[in-house]
Amino acid sequence: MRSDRTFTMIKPDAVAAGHIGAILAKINEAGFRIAAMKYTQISKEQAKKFYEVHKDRPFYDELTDFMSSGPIVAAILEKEDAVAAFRKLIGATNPAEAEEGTIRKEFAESMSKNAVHGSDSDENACIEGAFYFSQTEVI
Ligand code: YYY
Ligand code: MG
Repeated sequence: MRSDRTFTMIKPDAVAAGHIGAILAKINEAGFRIAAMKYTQISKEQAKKFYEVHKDRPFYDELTDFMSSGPIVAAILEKEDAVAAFRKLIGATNPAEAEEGTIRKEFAESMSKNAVHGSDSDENACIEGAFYFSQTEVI
């Protein structure tokens, strides 16, 4: 399992607020290489599949409604120790607890509309990347 890749989405709140460019700039400045990228919108069913690990959590329905509510940017990012490095760059799930300088601190509206996704393990990065990209789309 390679450890130099992670998967991200710029979520519908940040896309609608016009933050795609600023968030990508922060990702570039932090030294990530973009291996794949796509502007797309997923259905409620696809969102339910993507977030299936959270299916028994109270926020599952709200989360999957939100994630299918508008366009997102999905991307595979490369950097040494990518998963941990990217989780540090995005900050805590709840933006009120996110450190200064993190993407969520700067751009997230709330716990549920928190601007970006970042994979939480190498295994999930691989699964989540494959959810959006075929092998030939990863450069
Ligand atoms: O990995 P991360 O996105 O930081 O948090 P998760 O615990 O995996 O939850 C996924 C997603 O669900 C989170 O980004 C916002 C939403 N969520 C929520 O709306 N309310 C919660 N109490 C926890 C998570
Ligand atoms: Mg998570």
